[in-house]
Amino acid sequence: MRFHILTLFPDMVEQGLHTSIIGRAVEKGLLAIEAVNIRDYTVDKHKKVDDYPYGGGAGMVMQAEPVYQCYEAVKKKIETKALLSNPGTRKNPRVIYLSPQGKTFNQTMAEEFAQEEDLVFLCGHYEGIDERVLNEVITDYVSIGDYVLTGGELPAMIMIDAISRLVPGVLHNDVSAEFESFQDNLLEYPQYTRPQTYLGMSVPEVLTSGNHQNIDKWRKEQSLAITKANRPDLLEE
Ligand code: 6GU
Repeated sequence: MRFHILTLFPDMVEQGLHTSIIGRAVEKGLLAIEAVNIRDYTVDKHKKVDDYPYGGGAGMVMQAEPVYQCYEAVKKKIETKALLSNPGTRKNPRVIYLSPQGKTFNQTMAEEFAQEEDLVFLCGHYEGIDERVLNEVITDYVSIGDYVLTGGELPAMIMIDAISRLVPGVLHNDVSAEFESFQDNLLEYPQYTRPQTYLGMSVPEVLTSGNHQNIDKWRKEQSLAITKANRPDLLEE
């Protein structure tokens, strides 16, 4: 799977995604993460990427042209790769715009995006991006929750993390992606490791009993109780 991130802050994205599990998956060749600097596609000699909003108001708006040129360059690169690996297939990649106005990201969307060969993320800054280039290139508008951030980079990184761990081979233990939070719309049960007593608190006896039927039953009950207490909305779905 290949991620292409169009951003004014490529270092932020590259640094954040080349560590830990995602970084290892890149080293193994399971994922490719390429941050592309929108500023490299300005035609303006001062490399200006933003301007005042028509109609007035606070802040600056990212101009359409550098974003469009950046997108065209990335699309060409994707097409060249696709023609080499499977000639005859020609489909535009999905292009995700990160914005609080989008649909809220969830596990089902992560599973759907994980089926793609290439994904393009467009990260906005300031007061957003000229609507005309969004109309032209964007296939999916996605938000990560009901709060406002300064830019789309962190949301893109969050989405890439959630999507990547569903790519076969990225997690060591390929069953662990299945038996976890949000499977069956339930939150995860609590986990314990050694020592058996810590700060006077013992590990629940059932977990050291060796009876796997009882352990499964206990975990299921815990999942239900935690979901009921913290996220009753998940049970209603
Ligand atoms: Cl995707 N972008 C920004 N700027 N703020 C957000 C967001 C995205 N999702 C929640 N808040």
